[in-house]
Amino acid sequence: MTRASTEQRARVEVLRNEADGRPALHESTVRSLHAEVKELPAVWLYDERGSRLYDEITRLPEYYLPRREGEILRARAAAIARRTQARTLIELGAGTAKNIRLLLDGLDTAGALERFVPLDVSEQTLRASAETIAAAYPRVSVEAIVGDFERDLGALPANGRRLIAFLGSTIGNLYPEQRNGFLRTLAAVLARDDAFLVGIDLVKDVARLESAYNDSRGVTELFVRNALTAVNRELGATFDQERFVYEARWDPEHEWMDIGLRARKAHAVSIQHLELDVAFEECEPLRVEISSKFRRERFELEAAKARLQVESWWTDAAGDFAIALVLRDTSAGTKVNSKREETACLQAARSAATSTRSR
Ligand code: AVI
Repeated sequence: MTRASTEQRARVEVLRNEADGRPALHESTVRSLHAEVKELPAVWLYDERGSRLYDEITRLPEYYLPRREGEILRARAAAIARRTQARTLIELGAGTAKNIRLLLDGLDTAGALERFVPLDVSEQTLRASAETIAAAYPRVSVEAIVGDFERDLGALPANGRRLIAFLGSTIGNLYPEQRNGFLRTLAAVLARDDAFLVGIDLVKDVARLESAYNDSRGVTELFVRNALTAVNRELGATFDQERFVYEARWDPEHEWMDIGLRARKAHAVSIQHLELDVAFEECEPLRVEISSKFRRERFELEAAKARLQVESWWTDAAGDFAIALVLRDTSAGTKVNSKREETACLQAARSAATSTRSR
């Protein structure tokens, strides 16, 4: 369904509304609760309250990600504008994130920017942030899209040089196979003159990673528990907060933060609208999201597999976070690519071995 409204300063196109996405969400909730590690799809985190709590997380002292990303963007926005000469800036998973304004400032100052296209699943949040941006950048036409970045890349406007930004390390919330699918689709829609700019949180000291997701004020715990509240409200479920403890821990094998809850005692939860009863054993985990952390070699290898090429890689002074400028890989010939993959693969293995030794 496509609907557009033009009375406001920002134009908003709705590719899929909440009701359109409901059957797929119900289906993936059933699938996730039957997985080996029970899980609730992370979408349940981002209702109105969840989006507000996430906004609060981005201001927490322990949650360094947005500040580090901001530091890089402040230093590099002008160079990114020169390099990309983008006429359209697209932001995937736009939400209420503030860092996009640093890019908008850089591109707007450079003078080529005509259009800003934020894309997000949450219509309410998107409308509010699109209006704010439209008021702050009167020379730029704001054309927001309510949609899903995993399914709607093909619907992005396509005339003129585009810069597609995916900030905040949201890419880390995708499982490796989902990331691969996303990057491949992106490579297919990226034109020769387009560029992709992605914010990536890096592997670092475990204590710092764990404290970023176990903040002293307990905001992250409220954010994660809100998924249970949302499922109770929307699906008539009987999750009891008291029966679960919050847990966010580093998984060294997968190099991701494993974020969710753990049942205190064996018990069952019924989910009326899905006609489902879910039995939890004592101590059984219920994952709500993963947050992968990256090494440069691994990210370059993943990009190469999707026929994308990392042109620039910038980090903050402390080396906590990176921003990668990624282009479509136009080099021909599988021989060259397989050589590059092998090199990156060996480098990844070497650096993993070095970091294990130095732990
Ligand atoms: C949105 N995303 C990048 C956040 C992250 O760090 O993975 C979500 C989050 N979950 C808990 N704190 C923040």
